[in-house]
Amino acid sequence: MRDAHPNAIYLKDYQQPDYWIEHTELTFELSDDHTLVTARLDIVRNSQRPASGCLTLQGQELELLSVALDGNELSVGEYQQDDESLTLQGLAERHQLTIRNRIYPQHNTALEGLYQSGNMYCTQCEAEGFRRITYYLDRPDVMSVFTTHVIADGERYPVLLSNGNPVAEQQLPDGRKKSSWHDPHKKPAYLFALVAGDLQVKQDTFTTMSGRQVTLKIFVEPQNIDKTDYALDALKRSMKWDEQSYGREYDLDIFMIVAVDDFNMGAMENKGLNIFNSSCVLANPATATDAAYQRIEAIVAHEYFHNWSGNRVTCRDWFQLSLKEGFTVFRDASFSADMNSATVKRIEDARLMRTVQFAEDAGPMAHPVQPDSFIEISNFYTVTIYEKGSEVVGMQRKILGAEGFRNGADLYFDRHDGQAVTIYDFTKAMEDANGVDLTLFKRWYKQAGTPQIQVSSDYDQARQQLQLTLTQRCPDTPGQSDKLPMWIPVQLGLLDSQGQDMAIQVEPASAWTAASQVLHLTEAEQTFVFHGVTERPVISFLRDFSAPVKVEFEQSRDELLFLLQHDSDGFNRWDAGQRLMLGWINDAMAGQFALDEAAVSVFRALLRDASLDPAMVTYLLSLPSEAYIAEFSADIDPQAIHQARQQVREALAAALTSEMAATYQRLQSDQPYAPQPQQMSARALKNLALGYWASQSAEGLQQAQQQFAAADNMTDQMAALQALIHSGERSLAQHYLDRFYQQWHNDVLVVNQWLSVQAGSAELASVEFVESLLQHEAFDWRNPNKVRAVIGAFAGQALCHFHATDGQGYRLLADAVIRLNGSNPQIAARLLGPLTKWKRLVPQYGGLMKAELQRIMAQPDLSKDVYEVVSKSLV
Ligand code: 0A1
Ligand code: ZN
Repeated sequence: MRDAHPNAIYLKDYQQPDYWIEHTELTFELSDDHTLVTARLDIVRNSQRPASGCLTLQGQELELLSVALDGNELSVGEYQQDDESLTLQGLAERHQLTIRNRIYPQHNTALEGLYQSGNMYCTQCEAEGFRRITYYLDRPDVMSVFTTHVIADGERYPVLLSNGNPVAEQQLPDGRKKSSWHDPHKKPAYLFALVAGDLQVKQDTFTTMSGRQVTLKIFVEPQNIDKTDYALDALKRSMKWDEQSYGREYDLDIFMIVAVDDFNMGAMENKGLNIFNSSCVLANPATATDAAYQRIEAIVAHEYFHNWSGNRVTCRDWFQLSLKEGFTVFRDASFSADMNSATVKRIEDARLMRTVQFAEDAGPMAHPVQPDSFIEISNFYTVTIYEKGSEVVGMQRKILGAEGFRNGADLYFDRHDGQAVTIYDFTKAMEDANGVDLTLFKRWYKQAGTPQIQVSSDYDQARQQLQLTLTQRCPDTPGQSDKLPMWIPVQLGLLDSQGQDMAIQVEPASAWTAASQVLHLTEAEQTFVFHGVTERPVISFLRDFSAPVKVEFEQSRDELLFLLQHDSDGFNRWDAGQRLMLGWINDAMAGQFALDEAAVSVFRALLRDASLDPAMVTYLLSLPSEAYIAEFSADIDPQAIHQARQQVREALAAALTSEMAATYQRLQSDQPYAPQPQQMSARALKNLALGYWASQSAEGLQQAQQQFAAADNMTDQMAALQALIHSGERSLAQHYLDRFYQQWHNDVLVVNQWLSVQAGSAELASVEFVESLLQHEAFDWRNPNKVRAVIGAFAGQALCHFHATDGQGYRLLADAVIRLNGSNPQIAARLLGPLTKWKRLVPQYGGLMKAELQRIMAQPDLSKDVYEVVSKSLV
């Protein structure tokens, strides 16, 4: 709990610590009512710092039992202790410090430090959870070699794990079991992990490129052992991919993954012992959707890739969080693009950026990829640090080219192996490996906000010249105004009247990279002249979403339709379609929407075009989400957006019903289910078609019911259920929801999906209905997945109910935040996101949202997490 006003921490105040910890030996004795921790720390003075002789260790909610220096127990007066630290003075060059303390994992509801999930013990130490285990220099620049002993009842906790390699296992005379682990790689405390439980294991091996055998193990609770195959396969593919794409090999004898049900985030890259939210690792065809499989593949890869981008080379301080997260997201995105469709992956990433990240940039929590300050670091595990951070890495690759980027990455890993470094060490490696100056580019790390590019073009037929004038500006964000121009790589193409790409010659030639077809915009305004342009081209701007920016470019609906049909860049084909549909939705909001036949026939042709990747067609035919539409609106009116989108969806569905039915029939398959890219792609389109079809005809509705009953996999069953919900046939939907629950009530992960489709649905999720879900036997406030499935889905997806005009949706969310503030502050603060955007909504809604924020602010004992988000939102 906080002081009156918790203080911010600033990047500019960074200093190295006065002592290092060379070796850390930990002993855990787990018992039912408490855990005893003994920490033996070999500390040595940091020669770079003045000799203060003073060491302050962080610690929270610890019961200190004893402190000994070089084997001599200190008396209470020989150290200072408060709620958050333990200080020793008058220290010499080297000491061995032994600390004993008690902790209470069974009462740990915050899920930071050591806690219980079901019948097992596990840890979560990033970012600052280790200090809830023992007193320590809990900061990422203190890297230590860890040895860990775990002692517990051998019957109930036969599996005892920690980082590194297993070194000894012993049966103690008192019936307890002791397992010892040693991790030879220096690491910061945030990468420490411990697991104890009665777990089953699925095992395999991987031979690295240098021929070493690595044992791979996935540990799960017994009922989940049939859900481990896919993650294990994804892990092997990730290991291979990192060798091939980055030349990086795994470095221990064993790599372990453990699945736990209670987890605040997706997963954690603890050295050699990744701990996963069970929803991000467990899958079998009957219970997991294709989307879940793809998420698992991406997250397994992400955590594995951290072994180099994060663990071997780590962050100097938490302001550098994007050093590991942005780069690792970039790596997992490239991996997913290679495993599946690169275009589809790019579309998905751009959708996330344009909805969630652009919204964050435009809200009160906007921060640069390298923030200058924070109150609670847990609040900075954001789409800006992760996804925008990844985009910033991706732009460097666009600028340097594939080979130059790889050389930069090699230099970065080799130069900084075993170190804790900064974002600028990364860009410096890119500069040094390529002989380029990225000074200007680095503004992407320091300036928050989404740059906006304005495009105007002028074609001169007589001179066969096209002039393109680009201006950029970046809106003010909290604490930052008057921003400087950024270096924006604009990938671009010019289409001739046949839809073919024209050859490009640009002036100034220095602003053009031919190989990657990139124009370099570096000033506030620049004009580029294209020569030899024999006819008026259709401009395909910002191909492949080459920079995370907003574009204002007037193109006619005919031009958009043309791009939708012909652009060689798949991303821009999709984007043209989205812009077209956004135009329709805006027409509908203005009360003047009519679907034009020309557009309908283009969409019809896309549906029929069997040469296209069905997943791509699925995206081409999906309307922008309400959140996406909101991001392109000046004053957000959520009810108007909802109605306009519904009207357009209805019109499109009506116009395409028979094609949708035909597409559905064409994609029916009797192949046995496999979570394999081609099949997934076909199922995506088949199920999109079912959704449209079932919304229009009794026959389609019939088909949805049949698919629900006959499905041998969750993708088809869930899609059928969703089609039934979206059809608006409420009692029919309820009937199938009940059947679904009966069928799956014993499977926690499936029940969570069941909660989430209901809480996120425009058709069902009135405030009253969501309140009834909160009372359901399947709901549990202590489990973050369930809170996300109900409250998160409601506030993030059922926007027409969350924004109920009487403010009851906001009240429901605020009540949840207040309730969770004490038990799980991280989750409480994360849920707040939707309320923080209040200034962007029309006042009718914004005022009610603000009032709920004020109500939260007035609560006693706000956690740092919630205090930071609410106080910044009310400024
Ligand atoms: N480093 C992890 C994310 C993570 C962060 C914090 C956590 O607990 C508060 C847990 C996980 C990743 O990027 O996957
Ligand atoms: Zn990560």
